[in-house]
Amino acid sequence: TEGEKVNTHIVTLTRFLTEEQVKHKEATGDFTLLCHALQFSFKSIAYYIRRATLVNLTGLAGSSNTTGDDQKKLDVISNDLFIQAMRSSGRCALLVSEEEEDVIYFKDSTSARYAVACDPIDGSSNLDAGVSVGTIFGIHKLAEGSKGTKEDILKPGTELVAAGFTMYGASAQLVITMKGGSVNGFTLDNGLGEFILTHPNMRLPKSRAIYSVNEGNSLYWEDNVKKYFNSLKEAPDGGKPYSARYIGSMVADAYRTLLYGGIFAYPADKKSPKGKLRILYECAPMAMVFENAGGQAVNSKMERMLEVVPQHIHDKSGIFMGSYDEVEKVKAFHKISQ
Ligand code: AHM
Ligand code: MG
Repeated sequence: TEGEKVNTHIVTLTRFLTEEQVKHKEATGDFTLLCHALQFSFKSIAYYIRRATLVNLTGLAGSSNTTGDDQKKLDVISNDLFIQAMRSSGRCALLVSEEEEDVIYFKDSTSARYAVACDPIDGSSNLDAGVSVGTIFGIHKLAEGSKGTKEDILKPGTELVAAGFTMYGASAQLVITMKGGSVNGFTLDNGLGEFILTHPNMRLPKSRAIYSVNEGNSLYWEDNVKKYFNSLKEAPDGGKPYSARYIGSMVADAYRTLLYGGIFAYPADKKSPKGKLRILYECAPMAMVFENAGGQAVNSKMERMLEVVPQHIHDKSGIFMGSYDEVEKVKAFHKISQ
């Protein structure tokens, strides 16, 4: 019968979070509530992105963000949605957003014990073309007794309690991981308005011949970076060279790499000696996801990305992340030429 074809054994993100909470006897429910607020902001951003062309939300908003980039209307909307969701959760003491120069403190949330870093729309240069973009987030816990200060967020990724991202593509895909846990992927069912667990316990393939980097920057690359990427294009012993795949949205390139394997990189170079991507809300959350899925992430000095401590909230870093063996290759090239 028709009924037999319908999968009734559905794990929603809401159910998943409740079950996670039950597993932790000491849990107060605060983290779960914070995640519900995150979930709501992802759903809203997904909704507005889908409607963007119809309701004239594409194009520039006429203001600039801290880094001088032109802000898109959707950047502004998504940032506001995210801030309001965090504020109204009552569980977030402070927020760092790519779109805000300073830390936002939610003074009314007096019992809040979490600090959140986010990039509300990452890859926004792709927005108007309808190419996938995403939201990246990292969650830290306040130090014992702290009411919420900058120090509560200027911490290495090893201290993150949870991190992940949502990609707004053909469907919205949410990937989340908790400290010491596995990586789980959810797909937004627009009809139900729920994120459904579709990719439990995601594991990166150990290796894969795909590289993802903006090769237009190769003029500025350090020699070892050049040699490494050139080596991927050689085909020793009659083998095949690597395939190139670069979307230009970190979330989309990372999601593909998570599923198919390979390497994603945005190296520091002579033009941008500190790299382009931001530690708090781009590099560290992604590094946590990749490590918990069996991959690796390192900076341009080949240090473990999760151990990098930012000095300022918008600090940048070079990054190489991907399949375990692919990152091992990057490291080997850096050893050879040192
Ligand atoms: P954004 O936060 O301003 O969108 O910039 C971050 C994006 C990443 O999503 C992507 O990996 C990278 O910038 C692409 O940069 P480029 O256009 O230099 O290749
Ligand atoms: Mg970004």
